[in-house]
Amino acid sequence: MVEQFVATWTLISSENFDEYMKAIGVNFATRQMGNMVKPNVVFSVGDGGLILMKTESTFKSTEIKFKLNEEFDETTADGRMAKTTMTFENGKLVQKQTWDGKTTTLEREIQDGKLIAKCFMDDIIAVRTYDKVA
Ligand code: ACD
Repeated sequence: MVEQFVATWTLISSENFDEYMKAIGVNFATRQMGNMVKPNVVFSVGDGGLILMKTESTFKSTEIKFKLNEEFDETTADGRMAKTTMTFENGKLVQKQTWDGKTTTLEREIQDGKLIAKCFMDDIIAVRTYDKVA
């Protein structure tokens, strides 16, 4: 269930994120920020099953509101204007973004009380681990 994500999470480790950002076309200056920031991710669920995901950092914060399986417009932290669909499959919250004829997928799941975010682009995978904030 999506409810298991409802919490505030903070980044504790990140592997291969620079390669992932390169693969999706993020410029050098923005990658520097992306590599440095330790964002908090906050999930909440509102009326009618609308899910809110905020990504908060000292440089930039973003917020998306969505219903599962319904495409919406997303402007990403690095400035892509994507068509995004969120689904929930096998315990994973899957975010599929398409822009400029490209597609990337972000999969999030809870493992041992941590939120694991895997970012896929072509053959590149980044893995980012978040701890629950008490
Ligand atoms: C996660 C990974 C999801 C982030 C995926 C793509 C964003 C790409 C680049 C962000 C780079 C710079 C923006 C700077 C700060 C914004 C906050 C950081 C967001 C990762 O959920 O961990």
